[in-house]
Amino acid sequence: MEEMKKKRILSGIQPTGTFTLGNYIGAVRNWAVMQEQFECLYMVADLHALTVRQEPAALRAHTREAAAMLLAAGIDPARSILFVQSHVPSHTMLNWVLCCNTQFGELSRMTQYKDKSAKHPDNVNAGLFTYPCLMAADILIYNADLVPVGGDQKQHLELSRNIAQRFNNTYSPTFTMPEPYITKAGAKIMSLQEPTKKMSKSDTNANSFILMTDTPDQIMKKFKRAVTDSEGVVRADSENKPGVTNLMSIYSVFTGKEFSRIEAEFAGKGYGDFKEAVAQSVIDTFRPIQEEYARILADKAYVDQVLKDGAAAAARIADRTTAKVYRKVGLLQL
Ligand code: AQP
Repeated sequence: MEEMKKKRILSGIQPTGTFTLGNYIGAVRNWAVMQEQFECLYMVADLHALTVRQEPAALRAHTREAAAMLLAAGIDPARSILFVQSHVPSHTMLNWVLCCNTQFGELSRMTQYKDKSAKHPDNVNAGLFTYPCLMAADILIYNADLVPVGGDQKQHLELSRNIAQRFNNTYSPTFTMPEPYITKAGAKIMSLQEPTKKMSKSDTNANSFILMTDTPDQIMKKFKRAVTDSEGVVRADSENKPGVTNLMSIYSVFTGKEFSRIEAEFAGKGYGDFKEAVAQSVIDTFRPIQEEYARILADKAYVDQVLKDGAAAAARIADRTTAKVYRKVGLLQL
C-alpha cells in the first residue's frame, strides 16, 4: 500500500539574538513535535535579519548558536532539514522574480513594515519594504503546504498566497498554495517589564526577556523583577492585569495547569511565591536543553556539518523550483 505523503511545513527564525522564552513557547518547542506529523524544513533566517542593522560578528555567532539551540531543543537532522537561509542562494534568485510580480501598493499595506520603519526611522531600507517577497520565496520555493504563523505574520502569508496565485494564473500552475498552520497553544509571551508589549530578543532592556541561555539565578531575578500590579491577587485578566496574566500563561505552558487551577494554587499567597514558582518551572524546563546546547555548541564541526547537509538537501528542492520559474518567465537557459 502506498504510504500517505506527509504534508510539508516550513518554519524560520531570525538569528537576531539569543532565543527568548517567547521564541521557545511560540515557536521552537513546537518544532520538535511537528516532526512527528510533517516533513519539516527549519530555516535560520539570516537574510531576513539584515533588514535591521546587525553587528557582523554577532550575526555570524548567533546563526551557529541558533542552529545549536534548535538541535538542543529536539530538531532531529535525520528527520528534518535544518539549514541557513543564505546557504541556499535560490531563495534570493526566486525573490527577484517575485518582487517583479508584487505591487508597490501591496507591500505598502504591510503593517509590519509600518511598525518596523517607525521603530528604526534611521534605517527604512528597501529590504525592509520587500521582506514579504523574500518570505514568499522561502515558502513557495519548497512548495510548503503549511506555514506556522503567529498573528504578526498572517498578513505576510496572505500576500504569499496572492503572489502564488497570480504567478500560477499568469504562467501556469507552479506553486502550492500555502495554508496557515495554527498551533494549539499559540500563547504570545509578553515583555516582563512592559507586559502590553511582546517579549523580543532585540529589546534593549535585558530585564524584559528571559533568554534560553540565562542561568537559574538570572531567570529567578528577572521573574522577581517582573512588573505586576498592586492588587496582590493571582487572577487572569489580560486587560487589567497583563503582567500577572502573562506569568500565568508561562506557568500554564510549563506545568499544564489551567488558569483556574493556578488561581486556586496561589489563593491567599502573595506575588513572591507565585513568581518563584513560575521561575522554577522555566528553570526546570530549560535545564536539560541548556546542557544539551552546551554540548552541541562545543562541537562546532558537528553543527557545521548538519548545516552543510541541510543546505544541500534544501537546495535540491529549491533549485528545481527556481529553474522551473526562470524557464516559465522566459529567462534563457542554456
Ligand atoms: N513573545 C513571543 N511570544 C510568542 N512567540 C514569539 N515569537 C517571537 N516572539 C514571541 C515567535 O518566534 C518565532 C521566530 O521569530 P523571529 O525570530 O523570526 O522574529 P520575531 O517574531 O520578530 O522574534 P523576536 O524575538 O521579537 O525578534 P526581534 O526582536 O529580532 O524582532 C516566530 O514564530 C514568532 O511568532
